[in-house]
Amino acid sequence: MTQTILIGAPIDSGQRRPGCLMGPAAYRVAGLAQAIGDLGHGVTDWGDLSLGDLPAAACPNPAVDQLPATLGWTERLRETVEDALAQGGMPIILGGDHSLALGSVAGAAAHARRLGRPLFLLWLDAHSDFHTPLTTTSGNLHGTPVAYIAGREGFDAFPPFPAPLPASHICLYGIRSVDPAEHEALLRHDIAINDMRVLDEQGIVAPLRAFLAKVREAGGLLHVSLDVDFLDPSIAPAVGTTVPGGTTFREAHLVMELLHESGLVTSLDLVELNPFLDERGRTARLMVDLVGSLMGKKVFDRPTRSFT
Ligand code: HAR
Ligand code: MN
Ligand code: MN
Ligand code: MN
Repeated sequence: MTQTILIGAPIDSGQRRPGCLMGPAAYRVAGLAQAIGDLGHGVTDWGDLSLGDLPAAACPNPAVDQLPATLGWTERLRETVEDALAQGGMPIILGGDHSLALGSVAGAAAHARRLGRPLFLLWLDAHSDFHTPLTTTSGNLHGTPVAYIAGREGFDAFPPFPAPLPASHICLYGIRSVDPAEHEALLRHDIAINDMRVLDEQGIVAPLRAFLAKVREAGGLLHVSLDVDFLDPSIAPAVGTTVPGGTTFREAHLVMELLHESGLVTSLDLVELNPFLDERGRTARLMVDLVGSLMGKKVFDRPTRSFT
């Protein structure tokens, strides 16, 4: 039994299309708490976080949008996620756009550092989100968290990331949209890049098992960041940045089932859901079902196999 803690993060300052701030409400309407509770886990809902006074902030790149709000949210998420983990809970952050991961992963990293254990990151996304505030051309800061987490330069306005993750602790999964500046930077880092080409060729299981084996051997904590656009737009239309060629319904569930089987996941982001773009709640419901699989829902209860 896991004690889950739901943390509403109604954030849409990391990009320019309004609507992501309705995400936490949509997850609650779609029955997230009940789906987790029905599997025998504890669920506490901490409600929606809010922003205090915005910090003053400046960035040499004039394209950067809504830096003060993003900084404010980063701070809020970092302290709240660290708190939830320190209480022994498994935080599930209901976004909100992906800029929330600047704070949620910082909170997980601060907690891991306090435990003296390494943190690993599984990034389930169509995008690599490896821009820095200096390289982004869109100025949308939801495209930057992985760079912050990996300790890249260019985040002077932000608090230093607590114990940046070595490249070998980061696994990008489902990638199919990478900007030139991100591409160039990724070539200089040894991050596992499981783009859709790799998953087409090797299947969805082998690369994930290899990463999970690494986490297990290192005795690591594992943060999973699930972007709606990891899924193919035909099954998950409620996202502002759809990219064709995403994971299928069964592939996504299988990823979640393997994660459950591993027993390694210690915190989770649900990001980029824009309920205003949804079709009768189907994307929100799919995301809730995926969390169900991650928390142990199965069709048939086979004795647990070892995951290696
Ligand atoms: N790389 C593009 C940019 O920086 C698109 C980033 C889109 N990011 C998300 N999250 N939707 O993955 O603008
Ligand atoms: Mn906005
Ligand atoms: Mn993303
Ligand atoms: Mn994305």
